Amino acid sequence: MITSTKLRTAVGATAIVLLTAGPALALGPFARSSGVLSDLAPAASGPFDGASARVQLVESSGASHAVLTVKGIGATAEGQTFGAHVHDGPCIAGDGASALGHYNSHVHAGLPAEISDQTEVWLDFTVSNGEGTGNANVPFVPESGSRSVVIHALPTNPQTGTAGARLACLTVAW
Ligand SMILES: [Cu+2]
Repeated sequence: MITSTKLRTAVGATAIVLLTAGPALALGPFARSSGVLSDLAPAASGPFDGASARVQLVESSGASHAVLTVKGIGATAEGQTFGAHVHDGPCIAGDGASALGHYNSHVHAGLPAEISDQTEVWLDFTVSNGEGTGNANVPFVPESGSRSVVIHALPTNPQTGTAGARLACLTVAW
């Protein structure tokens, strides 16, 4: 009985620490960003003009879970699927090239690039009621840096990882 009581106390104390310490713990997201999307195709109006997004990456035992939510998408995109990925470089409006290529865990490890949804963070989403959510689970934790999520014009090709023109982006730095 005494041991059991002590255990319960310990668990209770841990719970209090979790509530008060918040972001310092590995259990929370290590990267989070939200805001109005930056336009990477300013020459033409598109469904992501004025749309906003939120991205969150959470680590768990050396793996990562990523979630992208986009809101305020124009009606012309309703029902369409768009490619979206974590890119190596930052998001700079009007300059899609600055986002560089996809963050690829093999490339960062000095290995030959293997392109898949397990070496890169693919967050494709389908638009419904002006919103879309993409999810990814990958067996690595991306290295810190000033990176971005880029939204493309087409769904991601699973063989090549390509997804057409770069339309919009959001910086994610950690
Ligand atoms: Cu991309």
